[in-house]
Parts: sequence; structure tokens; C-alpha cells
Amino acid sequence: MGASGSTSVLTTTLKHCTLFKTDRSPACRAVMMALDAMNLSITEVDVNMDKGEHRYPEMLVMNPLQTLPIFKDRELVICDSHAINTYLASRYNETGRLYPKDAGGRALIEQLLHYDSGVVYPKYRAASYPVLYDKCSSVLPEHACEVECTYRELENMLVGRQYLGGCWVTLGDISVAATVSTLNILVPIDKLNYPRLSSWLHRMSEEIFYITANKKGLGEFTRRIDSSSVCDDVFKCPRSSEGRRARTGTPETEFQ
Ligand SMILES: N[C@@H](CCC(=O)N[C@@H](CS)C(=O)NCC(=O)O)C(=O)O
Repeated sequence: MGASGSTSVLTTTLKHCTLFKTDRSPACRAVMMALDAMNLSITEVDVNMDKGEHRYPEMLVMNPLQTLPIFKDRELVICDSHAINTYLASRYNETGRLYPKDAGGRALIEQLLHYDSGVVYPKYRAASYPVLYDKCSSVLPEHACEVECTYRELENMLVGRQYLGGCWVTLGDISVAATVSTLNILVPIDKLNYPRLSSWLHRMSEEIFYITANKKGLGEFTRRIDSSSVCDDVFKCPRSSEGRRARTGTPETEFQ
């Protein structure tokens, strides 16, 4: 069992919630990992970004920024993975383990979420978009250098701690792991230079939620980067988080 306690057997189905996502996106995978870590099942709709489906009018009404993920809970629409995850944890997760209930504890996790959103993610975007969209064959040296700076910061942040938030996995680790595991494909993390970061990512990669929600998308991202062409792994949607996890025999409760 991983540190997050993600093997708990009870899955809560939220029939009124939908996630629009694409597996190759780290931001989408951060939400999928949080869902799995909290044993929440919602409707998941795959959106093919390579076909521009995220720019369809019905999507723009929900998110004028033309990005994924998009999350809907009845009339509420949230379009940022960090905000989606803190909402899900506050609204539907009782434990307070991934996202503490006290103000100080929350602030420390939010600090990590802002770090991912404001520092790490923009470097992912700068490094990957020329390869994804401009037919650049590799990451430009200046972008690789910026990524290495982030690896160094994370290495320093992990001094004396197993996880970025302390002793166990939190939403902060989940968001950063989604982004850094993707960066690791573009600019491999050197174990000798970054031993703590490399061990942390290895620990994260052993979590059940990482296996069920991050691995497949990382593979898609890698193939997309390698071929620099449209990945034709055709999506069938909608489907449920539960179906994606493909776990059988887990009793479900419905959240009103
Ligand atoms: N801060 C946002 C970032 C969302 C974002 O930039 N998503 C990317 C995919 S990883 C996207 O939709 N990019 C638009 C595109 O590639 O055209 C979040 O965390 O949800």
C-alpha cells in the first residue's frame, strides 16, 4: 500500500461530475491521479487536442482559455487542475490527508500547487510545445537548462523529507509528479545530480494512483514526442474513472 492509502476499497461515484481530459496532458493526469488517490469515480470524456476538439464551441463556452482539463460538477465549471483537485479534496474527501483541513497545512500544500502552476508547468510548456507543435526535433538547450534549474530546486526542497509536503503524499506531490514525470521524458533526470528527486519520483511511480492514472498518458506523450505526429490511440468516451482504473469488485457508494 502506498503512502497515500490509495488502496482503500470503497469507491465513491459522483454521477453529476464530468472531467474533459486528454491522457497525454500532465495537468489532466494530475486530476486523474487525485481522483484515483481519493477513490472517486466520475464520468471522463476524452478530448482529442490534436484534432482541435478542445476548441470546439461547446468547449469554449466552458473554457475560453482553450486548455484541458475542464471539470464540471452540475453547473460549476473549473478549468485549472490545481483548483479542480483542491475542490475535489475539500468537497468529497473526508480524510484531509492529501489536502489538510487546517489553514497552515493548506497553505503549505497551496504553496506547492502555485509552484507547480507558476514555475514548473511553464517550463514544461516552453520545453514541449516546440516539439509537440512546431516540429522541433528536440528540446532547445535554453529550455533544457531552465528545466535543470527546476530539478535543482526540487532536489533542495526534498532535503530531509520523503515527499514535497513532508512525510506523506499530498496534492502538491501529485501535481508536481504529473509535470516532472513528463519533463523527465524531455530532459531525463540524472540520478547522480539529483538523487533525492530521482528517488521521490520513483516512490511516486510506485503509488497505485500513479500506475492507474499517469503511466498510460506518459506513454502516449512519449509516443507523441517520438513521432511528433498525431497519436492515433483512438479514444472511446465517455467512460468512468472506475472503468479507467479497471478495478473489479470494489463496492461503490453514491455521493448525493
Ligand atoms: N494551469 C492549467 C494548465 C492547463 C494547460 O495548459 N493544459 C494544456 C495541456 S497539458 C493545454 O490544454 N494546452 C492547450 C494546447 O496544447 O493546445 C492547469 O493546471 O489545468
